[in-house]
Amino acid sequence: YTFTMASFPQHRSLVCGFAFFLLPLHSANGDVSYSFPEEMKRGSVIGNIAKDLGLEASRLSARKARIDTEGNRKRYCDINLSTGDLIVAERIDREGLCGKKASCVLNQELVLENPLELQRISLHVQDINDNAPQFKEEVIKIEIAELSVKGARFLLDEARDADIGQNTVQRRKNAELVLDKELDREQQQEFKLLLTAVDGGSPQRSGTVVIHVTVLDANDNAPVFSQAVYKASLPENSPLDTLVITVSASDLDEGPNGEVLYDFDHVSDENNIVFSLDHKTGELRVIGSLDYEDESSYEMQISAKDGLGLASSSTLIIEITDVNDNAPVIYLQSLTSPIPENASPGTEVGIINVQDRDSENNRQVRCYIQQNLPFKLVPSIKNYYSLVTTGELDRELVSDYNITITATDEGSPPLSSSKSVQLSVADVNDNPPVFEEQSYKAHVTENNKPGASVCSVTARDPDWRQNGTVIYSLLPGEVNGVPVSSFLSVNGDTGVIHAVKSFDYEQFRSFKVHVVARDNGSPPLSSNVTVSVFITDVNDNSPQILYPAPEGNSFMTELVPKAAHGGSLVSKVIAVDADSGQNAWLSYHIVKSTDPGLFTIGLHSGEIRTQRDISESDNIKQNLIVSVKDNGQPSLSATCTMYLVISDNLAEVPELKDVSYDENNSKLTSYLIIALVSVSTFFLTFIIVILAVRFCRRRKPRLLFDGAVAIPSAYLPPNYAEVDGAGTLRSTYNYDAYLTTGSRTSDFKFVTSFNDNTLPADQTLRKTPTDFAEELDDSEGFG
Ligand SMILES: *[C@@H]1O[C@H](CO)[C@@H](O)[C@H](O)[C@H]1NC(C)=O
Ligand SMILES: *[C@@H]1O[C@H](CO)[C@@H](O)[C@H](O)[C@H]1NC(C)=O
Ligand SMILES: *[C@@H]1O[C@H](CO)[C@@H](O)[C@H](O)[C@H]1NC(C)=O
Ligand SMILES: CC(=O)N[C@H]1CO[C@H](CO)[C@@H](O)[C@@H]1O
Repeated sequence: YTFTMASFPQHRSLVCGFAFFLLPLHSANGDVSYSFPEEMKRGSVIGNIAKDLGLEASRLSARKARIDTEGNRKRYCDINLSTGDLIVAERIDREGLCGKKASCVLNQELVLENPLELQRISLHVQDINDNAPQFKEEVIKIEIAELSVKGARFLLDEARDADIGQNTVQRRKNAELVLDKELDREQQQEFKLLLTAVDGGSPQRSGTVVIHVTVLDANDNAPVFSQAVYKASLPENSPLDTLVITVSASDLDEGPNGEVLYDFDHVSDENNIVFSLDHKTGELRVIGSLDYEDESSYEMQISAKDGLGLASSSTLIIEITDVNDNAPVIYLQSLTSPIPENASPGTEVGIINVQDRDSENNRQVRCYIQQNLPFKLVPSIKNYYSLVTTGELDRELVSDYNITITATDEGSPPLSSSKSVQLSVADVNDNPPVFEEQSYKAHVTENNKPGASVCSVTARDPDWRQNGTVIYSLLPGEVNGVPVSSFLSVNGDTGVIHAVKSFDYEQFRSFKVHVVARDNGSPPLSSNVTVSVFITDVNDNSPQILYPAPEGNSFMTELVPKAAHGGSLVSKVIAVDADSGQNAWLSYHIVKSTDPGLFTIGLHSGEIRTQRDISESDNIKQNLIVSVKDNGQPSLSATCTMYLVISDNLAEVPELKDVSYDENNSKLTSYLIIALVSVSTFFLTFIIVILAVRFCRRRKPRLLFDGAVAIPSAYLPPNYAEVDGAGTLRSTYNYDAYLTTGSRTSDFKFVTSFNDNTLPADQTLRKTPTDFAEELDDSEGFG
């Protein structure tokens, strides 16, 4: 029958049951037989053979009883001659004598002499349980494949027991190991069982053996990943060969069955291979460039396969973390350039968009422009900014702006970028032309050539192109009733002013015109400036002698009293010069005289005085040739002849005729002289009266001319006051002469009509322009 193993904890003993057979003691007929267990001690009494044979024990010796064996067999028993007991003589090992025979009989013979008698003795040796069951080997090694089915049997070596019958191993001798439950090598790869064999003897004996069961591997396990999902995170731009993660799958199988190879499940796009998976170690490494902005996470299926192709898979999720590797990018979405300079503050001139491909803080961008510009960035929706003006623009100050927009993200370290925006300011005609000077003065020498340039005016207009193009023109006006355009013309482009005609100082000395500078803008802006033209005198007029009258026109004779003392005023040459200043500053010289020592002439006064007392011996008729010169360069001169008669009255001049005859005179001239002298005398008297009145009124005379002759201003005619005050210029010759003559007590007056240009004797004609300006300011009314 079968014994089964239920469950086998290691070293659990296997117990086998035995039954023990007892052999019945029997005796053969005629012979004496004994049955006894084996292995009795020597000397042990088997039985009393004497008694059993009916012999007298005392006679045994005498009869020489002895035990013999058949043949050469061993003698196992002996007889005690004194007692007649059959005793054990030799060890009796049933197993050694009979082996597995069921009955073990030793035949012995009892030999008696006197008479010879032979008695057969059968010794039935009974088995005792002196042998334990025994296995052939100490360890039974069994290999069982783990995939063996339940109920599989495995024969075990039998246990042997030398004993027989009940004393040997009972029941079935061959034990079988039956697989009661499937084996799993991976759970337990070997078992040690203790098999015990027991015999049926009493006491029982047993033998044991160790059954060493080795479970043989089968590829019954797929590799198993340690995680269902692997997650790793990795900064972008990680260098090549960076270890990302190591996956591992374990396969419980052994050998090739347990060798795991890793791989990606799907072949990825070759262009996009970023990771490599080491087939053996499961190390995932970077082999491509990682860009968060391109791909922020990777998800891959990976598999693990063992040698025989069992596989399992897992998911690998790799999150790429952002690194601030993208600088903000500034896009100029629109720009209004040029922008008119009159754009009001707050005008939007451009729109800027800033983008940063990074994420989170790395994409938070601050945007600004440089200081000190009349612009600012106003954040608008999202990443948009408006560039607006913050103040007035002035193209004439700054015509182009170079605006640098800088964007900085908040990464660490922050990245920034900048962009330059060129913004130009368009012109608006907001500046009128401005003359370089407040007013212009031109000095023109009279008798200029028509068309000669007089001066030039310049006006600047900082505006652009036509808005800054200046065109000059004369403002219509009149000078003494004549349109200014007939005096001057202005070059519209250059501002050079030309004389249209030749000027005559003696006609007018200055005038003003207004020049307009106008730009070409629309509408145009303009400004005007005053140009004062001063005509400077040229010595183009020779002195004109008023008295004595030019020769030929009349014949005049001065009377010189006979009693005249030295220094007496006898006459005066009166001359004028239409020029002014030095050109009109006259000097008088006697170039020829009848008696050179008798008369002198005042250098500047023209007064003719006696140099010594008149004596009787002096010639009655004295002729003086006087030259009048002005002080111009070159100087012009005129001459006249003064006829003097030393006499107390005309009647006493018998040779008056002669005098005149001398000089080609006539009777008519004599009369004229007489008439003139009479008039002169009368006039002198009149002056004296006037003087007397004046002195009575105790008015101090104002000196108009500090030369030789001073004239009280009260004597000036009304038109002088006009010149002095209102300043109206007369268009006629601007001079007058007032004179007295013929009396030594009279004062001679000689002035020019100009209260100004008549110079003190010790001064030169040089005048500064400001002096002229003052004069002009005084004398308005030029139109
Ligand atoms: C504008 O400014 C930037 C930075 O200051 C400079 O590089 C660039 O040359 C400038 N451009 C002009 C036209 O001035
Ligand atoms: C001149 O100014 C006007 C506005 O006053 C403007 O429209 C025009 O474009 C300007 N011309 C130039 C050449 O800048
Ligand atoms: C000349 O300029 C003055 C102020 O500069 C101005 O008042 C006047 O109207 C201008 N005249 C003309 C004709 O433009
Ligand atoms: C030879 C031998 O064993 N003799 C024995 C016989 O029996 C008597 C009595 O039991 C013994 O005394 C002897 O020694």
